Amino acid sequence: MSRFNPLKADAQWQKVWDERQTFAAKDDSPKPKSYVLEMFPYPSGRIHMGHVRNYTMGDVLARYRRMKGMEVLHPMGWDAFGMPAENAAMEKHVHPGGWTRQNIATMKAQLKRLGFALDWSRELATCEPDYYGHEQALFLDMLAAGLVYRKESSVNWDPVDMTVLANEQVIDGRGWRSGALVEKRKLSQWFLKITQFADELLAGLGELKNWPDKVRLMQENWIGKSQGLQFRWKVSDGSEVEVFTTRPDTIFGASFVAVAADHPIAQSIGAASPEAAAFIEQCKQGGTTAAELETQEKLGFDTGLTVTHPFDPTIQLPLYIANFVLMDYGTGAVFGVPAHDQRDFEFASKYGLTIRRVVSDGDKTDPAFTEAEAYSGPGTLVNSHFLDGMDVEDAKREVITRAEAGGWGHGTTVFRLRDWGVSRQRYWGTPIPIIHCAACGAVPVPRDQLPVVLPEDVSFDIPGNPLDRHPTWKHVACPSCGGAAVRETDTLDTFADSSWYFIRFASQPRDKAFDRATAEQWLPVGQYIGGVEHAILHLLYARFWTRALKHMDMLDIAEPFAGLFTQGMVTHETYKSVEGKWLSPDDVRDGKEIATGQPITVGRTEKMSKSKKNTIDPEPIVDQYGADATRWFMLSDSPPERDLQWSESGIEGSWRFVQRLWRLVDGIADGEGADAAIDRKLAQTIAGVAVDIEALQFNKAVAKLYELVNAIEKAAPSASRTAAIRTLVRLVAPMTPHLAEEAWAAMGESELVAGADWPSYDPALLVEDEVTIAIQVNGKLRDTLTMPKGSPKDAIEAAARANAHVIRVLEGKEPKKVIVVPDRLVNLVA
Ligand code: ANZ
Ligand code: ZN
Repeated sequence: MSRFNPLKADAQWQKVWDERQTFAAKDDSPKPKSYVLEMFPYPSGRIHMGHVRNYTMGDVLARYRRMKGMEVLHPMGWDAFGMPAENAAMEKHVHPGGWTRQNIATMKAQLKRLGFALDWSRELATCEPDYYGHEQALFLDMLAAGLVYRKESSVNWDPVDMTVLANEQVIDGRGWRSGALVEKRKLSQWFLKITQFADELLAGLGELKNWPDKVRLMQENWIGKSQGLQFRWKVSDGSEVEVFTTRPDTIFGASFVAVAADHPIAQSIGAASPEAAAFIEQCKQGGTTAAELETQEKLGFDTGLTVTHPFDPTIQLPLYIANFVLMDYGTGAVFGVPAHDQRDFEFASKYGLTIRRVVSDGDKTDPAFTEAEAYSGPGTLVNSHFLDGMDVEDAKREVITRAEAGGWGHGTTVFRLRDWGVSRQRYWGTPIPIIHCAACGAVPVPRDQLPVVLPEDVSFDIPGNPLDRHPTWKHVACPSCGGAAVRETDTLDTFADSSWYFIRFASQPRDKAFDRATAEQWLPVGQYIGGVEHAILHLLYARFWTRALKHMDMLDIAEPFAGLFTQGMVTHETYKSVEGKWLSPDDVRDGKEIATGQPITVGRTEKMSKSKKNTIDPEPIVDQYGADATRWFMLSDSPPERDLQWSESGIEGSWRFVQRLWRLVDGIADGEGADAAIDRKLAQTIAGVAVDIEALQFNKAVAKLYELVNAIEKAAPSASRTAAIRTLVRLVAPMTPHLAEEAWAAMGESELVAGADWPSYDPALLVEDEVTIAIQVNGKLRDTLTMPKGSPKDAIEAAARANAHVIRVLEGKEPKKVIVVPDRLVNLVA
């Protein structure tokens, strides 16, 4: 009996698939189309276990759908621009392009060794001009359609490194490399008008039934639609201040109005008052994210001005500048209701402002509010004149109606979503195809001059953007007037690259971004699989980009990803040495550090990460166990949405299973006669595995295949058993494709199993039609009945009473009680 030798089989079948272009997707195929996509990797260096798990899942689905007769598009490429390449350039003095392309070569070879059914003919890398040149054209299309604009916006500026920092490079207010205090600087930057589609992007979520609820909710919160009232307060200096509120019902509970530090009112007061200016300066120090504003101490500056209540001119309220009001939300100004808003509550407590109850939950109607925190729930209006007695929702409507009738306000909708700032002061990205001319302004690069290619000869030895200080690259003639002009030296956010790569996979002509008809044949992506860390930005930007193309009448697809699945992580135990240093699993054996012989401590099981050294490199695993065992383990142990704990015993179990499969095939003999139990088990497995794969419940499919293998191993030789082994090979083909090809060929098939049909079965075999029922008299077993499954209780009782043993034991007496447990037993108590 031979062993399955993955070292030989893996390479052999991978070569065959490559040579025959087995997985090349045909645009013009008459078969139904299926687009299976996993989020493309960033070429960081080497494939990690997270990649292996992600791509194995997609691969099983893609291979299964091929066997079901579909034309499957399952492509792969590289999200190849980004900061790590520039960091490598700075640290290792290599070129970002060389570093990236080397990593791609390494990782591609690694992916190939796992035998993924990928259409490599469509491979793309976003860092190549034949990709980003088309992105530049799309940027200009959006510019022409009014979906791109330029505006001043602040960036994080590192004064020592003299460079703009991404938010994640600012750690506790300091530059990650220099450690210098980061400053805010205003720069003119490009924005994509995602807010124009806010409503559509929100409404579209409702149709994405095959997305996880949690992802839809995250997107919904990010878009953040709020309905309310926008209205003006008269200020004592004769001006007006406009506020936005979602709680117009609480208007009689207002005890102050506050504007943001960078609100024009604050700015003009700051110009006249040094104290105000100092306060405004102080506000700029703190963070600006919503989360930071939520937690930091609420501070205000009393301007000395007052505002007049719109419903009661006798009420005058103080006007503050406050650090918790954001300039870029609503109108940048609020009215504060301390009894019913927690921020306002904290603010009022600090500055001794009135806290007045206007919404009652229950019978609390006293205007004095003495609770420990604000009440923001539902209730009935109190202390509010004409609103008294209304519920919150009615009161909101009433105030909006009166504001609109009085001409001092209007109902409105506000979104938390901001336009997408795409300018990055970086080298390793898509150059923004714009030329700045002193006379003509920002001029688009003419189409026939695309792509604007990154210069290769750049250095990273001094800080700053290499494009900006390149001696020649940016100096060009203005396309409009011919005068001296300079290129835009900012590049696009790399999220732009990943916002349309799935379209380019579907269609990649040379002369344009995609061919509409071809792309529409494949899109939307039927099943998208990736990490939940992309649940917000990547998915939102890709959805926006797709909507923008539809808006420009370039592609008639509303939602890019019909199905989404977010897989769990691959985890491993963590280890520490006696000195408290992290140890890699390779440094540890039998609870000891190999190098020192000292005992180690086993820490928590966590996501594999370089910092905790608890990673397992897939390559040696594939060397040792082969691709199929590695794939099988990735699928077997946990539900795919949960974390998978890597273990030595797990991969060894998978290896043994692969060998068991092989032994069945190897020992296949022409048996004779039928075996009804095997026939039934096989039919159930074919049906069940299909359902599980469609539902991406790979671990369940694996469990069913284990059961089938157990049953076949136990069964005596028969024609049924032989047929079951042949069918088993097709059933495991999506998971263990190398073994399946090897077995298929060994069984005399001349075509590839990758192209074989998914097995069919007789649905009649799925019904377990007969059951054995125990007959007891006074709890003692007397005989059994064989009856149709699900027989009614009275039929079971009647059959039991008619049983010869029962008649004899009862001796003509009527039983006192008859207990029937359907499909299980009947007990006659005499
Ligand atoms: C009065 C009020 C009373 C409010 C009350 C809330 C509770 P969402 O739901 O997130 O849209 N607000 C408005 N603009 C703001 C800004 N630029 N910076 C900080 N806060 C701002 O929140 C809307 C509420 O947040 C608005 O309703 C406003 O406070 C505040 F019992 O107005 B409210
Ligand atoms: Zn010009």
